[in-house]
Amino acid sequence: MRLFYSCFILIGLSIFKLQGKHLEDYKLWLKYTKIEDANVLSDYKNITSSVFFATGSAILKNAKHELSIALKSILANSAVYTEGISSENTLIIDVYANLPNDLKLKLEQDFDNITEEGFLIRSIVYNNRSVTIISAPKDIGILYGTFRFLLLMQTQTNLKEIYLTDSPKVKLRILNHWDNLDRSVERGYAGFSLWNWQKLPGYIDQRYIDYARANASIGINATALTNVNATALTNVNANALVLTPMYLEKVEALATIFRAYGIKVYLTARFSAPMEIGNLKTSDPLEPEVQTWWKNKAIEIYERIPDFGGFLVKANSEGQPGPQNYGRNHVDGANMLATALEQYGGNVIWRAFVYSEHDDTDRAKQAYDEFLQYDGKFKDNVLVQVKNGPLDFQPREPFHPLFGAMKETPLMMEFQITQEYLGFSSHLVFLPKLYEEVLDADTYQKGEGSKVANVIDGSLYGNKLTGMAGVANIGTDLNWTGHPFGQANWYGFGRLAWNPYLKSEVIAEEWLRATFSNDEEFIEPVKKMMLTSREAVVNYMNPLGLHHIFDSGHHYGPGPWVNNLSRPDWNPVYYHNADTNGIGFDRTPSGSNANAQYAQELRTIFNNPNKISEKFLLWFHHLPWDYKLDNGTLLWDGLALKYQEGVNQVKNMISTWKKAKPYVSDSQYQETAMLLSIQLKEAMWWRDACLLYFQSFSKRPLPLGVEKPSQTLEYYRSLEFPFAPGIRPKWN
Ligand code: GCW
Repeated sequence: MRLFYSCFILIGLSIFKLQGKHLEDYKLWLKYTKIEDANVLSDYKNITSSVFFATGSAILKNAKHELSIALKSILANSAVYTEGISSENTLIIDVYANLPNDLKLKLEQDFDNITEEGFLIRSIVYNNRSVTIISAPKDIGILYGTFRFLLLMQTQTNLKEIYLTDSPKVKLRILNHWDNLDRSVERGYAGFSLWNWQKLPGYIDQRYIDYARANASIGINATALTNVNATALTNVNANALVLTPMYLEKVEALATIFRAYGIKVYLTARFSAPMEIGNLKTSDPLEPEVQTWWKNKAIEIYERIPDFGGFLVKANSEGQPGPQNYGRNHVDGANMLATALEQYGGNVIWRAFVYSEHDDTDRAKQAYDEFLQYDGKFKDNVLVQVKNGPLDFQPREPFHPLFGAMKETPLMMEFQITQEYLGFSSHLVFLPKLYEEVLDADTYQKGEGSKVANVIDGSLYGNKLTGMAGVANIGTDLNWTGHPFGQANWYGFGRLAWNPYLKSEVIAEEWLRATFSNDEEFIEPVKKMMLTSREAVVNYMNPLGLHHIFDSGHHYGPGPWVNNLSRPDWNPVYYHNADTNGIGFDRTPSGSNANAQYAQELRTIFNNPNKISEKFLLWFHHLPWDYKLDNGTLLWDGLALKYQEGVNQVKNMISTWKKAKPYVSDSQYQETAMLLSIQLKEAMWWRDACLLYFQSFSKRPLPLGVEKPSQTLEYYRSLEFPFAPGIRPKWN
């Protein structure tokens, strides 16, 4: 009996221990690990020995709370907080307007370049002693400045002579949740939706607060709570429901929490809502009764949520209702909603992800063809949200041709953080590398140096509204993102939305230090692993510009053979066009001529297979199997070698991670190690399945250095993918 009980206790204890360790993952990059280095510790203790932290608003309260919990943990607390500013203070945190005049004078010039949400962190001599100041024009800047100060500590930056001003370069930094009201998440691979509609508004899950903290720490200032798809399969998933009073009360509860972290709530507006929940006969945007319905809806929302951000809309895309159902266009639809919101300062985010069922031209051309004509016609509070590439979140795509081309419309970037086409939450892929590549691309639309980042931050055409959206990878999993390294993608998105010019390498390093360890022996190799991970996935899934060769429905494993879906442009065969002559999509004038949508300078490069970067080769060209690549290898051989290279890169990631073992906890080590072996197995699956299939056209042997497939093509074709969350059945 005693043995029985002790076993029980032992099991209980080990579960507790295990959970305790996994709880580390829950803390994200806000771990606030105690600093062991004696010198750094003593420096930081000196800086924080006597703190004045202004009080007042809910935002300031949260900022002060964050500092105090963090310092307790990082420095094993030694900070003393004073009620007012005193000559003892070593750290003073307050908005600029409230600082004593002599201090203001010293800092005045720093504020020349700090915008509304920006901040200053500066060490100066004041009252004959060294004092660190965190100040800002507004409370929100104090919150951001506090989080940055804590990041600097977590990354063990020397703060003795810190002099840093920073302001976000992009105004709207928003997460898009594709969360359904039944808590399933479209393309979400980290559990269920965070929003517990059934228990709201009465029950406030600690998760909501931690979600807001994490977002505020990287400067995210808005969130769209619900899925852009309002697929009314079951009533509960009709997004219009979220606009009914019962749900608005729940949204209000979330908005109240988020407001205290500077985060505004947006909702998806189902275009047919006036009919579905308003009992109108039509949702025609030019009908006065429809316009009035939306105006009243706006009044109702703003009474509850005075800082409501606005509506995010997917209209006339993949079966969603929209203005075209009534013979109207995108401008009519967006402007009608914008009129309802404008007096409250709300925005309409109108998505440009459209490709018509009735249009059989190259799908990659359709959004441009449809939207360019509306340039300059949207109201001032409309932003058009464009995916990073012309197709759909592929491992690699050229930038969307609308960037730079729509000169009089604020275009928002839409990145996907959830890894729909990038191995879900099983594969380690550091996405800031992808984001950086897109932001850094030159559109040439206003001459050389017209980068996508210049469009997004508004500097190219002087847009007042600017924005970047990230389709969230967050769910109820204990570690939030399914894969522990998925957290880096959430983190990196936020950092790039704040500053689209940040280098992915800097982001990787910050995240690693805050999340795992500051040990250089750990940082350098693991950072390298993260930075190569994106190229690895491109190589083992879609090398040399191949795209959309995923199996249908799940978008996970390979399915280059699929050719039976109702729309041609849902089928992989449509995209790779492999036959005995060659492979690739011809987007030059001899083909779809999608190239014509880019600036002349780029057209010349893209149209010429010898000039184009090989990473986009088969995106733009259909080429013979014996086409000679830059290094003299034949296309078939080069393609096969790329697939092999991807597999080899994952093998290297595994050896790197083995060496990282001493620097992370056992459970952290195990989690990533298991996921990396899945990734390797699946990288091989991709390589073998694609090469066997393409070989049936090329009729050429695998070149030296490419491992032999372990199964037959028939085997790969017959694989039934197990159900996973986030998958929408019967989808392309
Ligand atoms: O990539 C496709 C996805 C859909 C998604 C759509 C979109 C929300 O497969 O699941 O729907 O894009 O972005 O609207």
